[in-house]
Amino acid sequence: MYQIRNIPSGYVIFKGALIPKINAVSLTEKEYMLPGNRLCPGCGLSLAYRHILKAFEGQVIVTVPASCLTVLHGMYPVTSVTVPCVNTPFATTGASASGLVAGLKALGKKGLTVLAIAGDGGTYDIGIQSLSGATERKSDFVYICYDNEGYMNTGNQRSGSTPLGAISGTTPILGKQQNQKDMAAIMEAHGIPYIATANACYPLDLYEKVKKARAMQGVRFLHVLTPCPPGWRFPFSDTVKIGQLAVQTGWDVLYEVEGGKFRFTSASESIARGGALRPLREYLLPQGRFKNITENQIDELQAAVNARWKRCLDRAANL
Ligand SMILES: Cc1ncc(C[n+]2csc(CCOP(=O)(O)OP(=O)(O)O)c2C)c(N)n1
Ligand code: SF4
Repeated sequence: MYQIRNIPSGYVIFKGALIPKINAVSLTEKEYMLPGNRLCPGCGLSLAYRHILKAFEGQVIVTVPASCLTVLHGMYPVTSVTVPCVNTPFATTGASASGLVAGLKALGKKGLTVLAIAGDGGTYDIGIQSLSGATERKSDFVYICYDNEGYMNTGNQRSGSTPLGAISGTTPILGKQQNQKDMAAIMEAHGIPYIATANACYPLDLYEKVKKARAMQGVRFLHVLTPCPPGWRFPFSDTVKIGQLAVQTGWDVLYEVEGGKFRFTSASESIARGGALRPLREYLLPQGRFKNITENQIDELQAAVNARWKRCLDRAANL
């Protein structure tokens, strides 16, 4: 394990991670996602969405395409979410968000943020053109891609985010033979004011980033890793352990890029300041989806993790 050498002012160590002091007191107790929905037990999306909605304090209109999140929202007239939501066609999340922004402006409504939120299938693959277009038009919304690394709502087909070597419904024996896209880097190339990565299993870091994004203008993009027990094939009770291992091994790096400046956050900042990444196999091997991964593929993934970590260290403004 790693040790934290320099604790920046305004931060505390909590369970081995650096967290801003303010976190402990700023999280609202009010719930916007009520108990009782149809997601699987241990779903990382449930954990993430609860904290995302808290960060908006009810001042939000959500647009969401077909996904596990539409299942969470429920079927009219029954819902477990207390904020308004538009269920948009799969390919149109970015366009739908632009339209909502234009509608609010035309009606003179102020103080509401439009949140577009979609899975990796709806972001990396099917919705990318709509998101890219809305971003290039300099629309004004928060876009969150929750990433469970597959089309989970329809039984785990592989997506542009499914990892090399992972078994899915459409890569059933050998696992996927291609690497993931780097969606946060694609969005950074659009020159937007705020990009952040987050993880359902570090909810306070996620909450702070959504709050920050909410206060800004333009398209603000967050990528949130959300472990999925049935799709990734691990026990329902291990969600937090697996999600945190993703960060501790460098599979998932927690950072934000604001005004072009890159900063590590939370547990990734702790590791970058004083420690070392754990071996990637500690994250991969407890997951049944990697049961047929080869040693060569593990080496390839480890090399990619090392290279990305070095790139992050090279550009970090807060070390
Ligand atoms: C145009 C279109 N194609 C396919 C579907 C079927 N469909 C519904 S949800 C879904 C999976 C969505 O995957 P993702 O965006 O990754 O979200 P997740 O289900 O993983 O939460 C698919 C393929 C659809 N609703 N519309
Ligand atoms: S399939 Fe995965 S993402 Fe979908 S509800 Fe179940 S645990 Fe959550």
